[in-house]
Amino acid sequence: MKKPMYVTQPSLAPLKELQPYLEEIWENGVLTNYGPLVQRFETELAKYLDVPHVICVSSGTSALQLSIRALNISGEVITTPFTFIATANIIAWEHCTPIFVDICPDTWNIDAEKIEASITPQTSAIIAVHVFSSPCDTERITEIAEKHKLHLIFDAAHAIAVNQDGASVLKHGDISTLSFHATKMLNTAEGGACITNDEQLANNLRRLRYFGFNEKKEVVDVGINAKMSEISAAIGLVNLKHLDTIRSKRRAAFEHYRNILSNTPFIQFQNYKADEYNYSYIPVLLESKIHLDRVMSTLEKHSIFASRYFYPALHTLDNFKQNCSLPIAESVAEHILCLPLHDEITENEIQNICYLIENS
Ligand code: T4K
Repeated sequence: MKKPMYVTQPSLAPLKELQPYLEEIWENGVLTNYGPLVQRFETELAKYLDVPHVICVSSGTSALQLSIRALNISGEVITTPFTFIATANIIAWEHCTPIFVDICPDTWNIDAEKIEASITPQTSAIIAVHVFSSPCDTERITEIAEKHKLHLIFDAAHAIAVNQDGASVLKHGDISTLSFHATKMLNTAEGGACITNDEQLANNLRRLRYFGFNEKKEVVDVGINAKMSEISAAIGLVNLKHLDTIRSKRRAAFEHYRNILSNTPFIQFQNYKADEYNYSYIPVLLESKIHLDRVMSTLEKHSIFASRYFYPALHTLDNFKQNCSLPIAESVAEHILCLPLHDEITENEIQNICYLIENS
């Protein structure tokens, strides 16, 4: 039987490159608790991303959780309904209420011009997402956050190695969060990070991820265990060396798809700027639900499994039901499909997938 093909597969450095790091761990006997490899990974990431403070944690979700805690966010949090469930779940998990604002029809990011209408006296923060790595309107969102004295977090789970106007997109907001989950372009198996320009906030995040301990191991905060392990950091260090190559390979694969599908009448692409995108996903919008069902079922017959990221729109879930209509998010979520994309996908495989799509 043909090997199934999924929406992605992990980007992994050659195994032999990991070996010396594992030997170092075995020799030191340090497996966790902010060990030398996590420290090295943070330093190398900060250099690679050109950002001042990187705080590595156990997942993209815990990066969001610690950010909410570090900023003392409470009450209502404005966010997008077109994102992975983790973004909204962690708002609710932290006893806040997500308030969903509709998205732009072309970028699929939160529509900055609709944010102010949802601000109430209870609003304390905005959590915007750079969906599929395409940057939000960071300038306008920052302006709104400053005007209304709101905290601002950018969920940048998809947006490693993305610049906006020549600088890392992670420099925006009080905090930007990354995910290093197995499916992300830079992975540590499980992992994430908080990025901030503010040293005090960085120290606060460091304490919160480690039970509230300060450097002298005195408990000075109510913290949690959200530490990254040394093994995860080792995977991150070797994978980071290949990140630029991985990005180039994914860009080539993305462009191959795009060249073939650009004249397919029932397919639309996300609006992105070529140099402000990391090509970690290839999301396409199908013209109708009928097209979507046909394409998915044709692909599945050939053991190809595309993903409906992000369906359903989160405001329609029972947990969050807010009695509001957000028609753009509902329509995009209903018609979206992320096609298989990873660094080892071949041109032949892409041609085959496109042929199946066009003939569904
Ligand atoms: N914010 C945003 C905007 C996010 O997108 C995410 C996560 C987060 C926050 C939270 O970050 P984390 O706490 O997860 O670090 C996946 C990922 O689990 C999730 O990390 C990601 N976003 C989301 C967009 O996608 P699933 O449920 O689709 O993943 P899964 O496990 O079905 O994997 C997809 C395919 O990848 C599989 O069919 C096969 C392949 N795969 C997966 C894993 C785990 C592998 O080949 N090897 C593997 O080890 O959510």
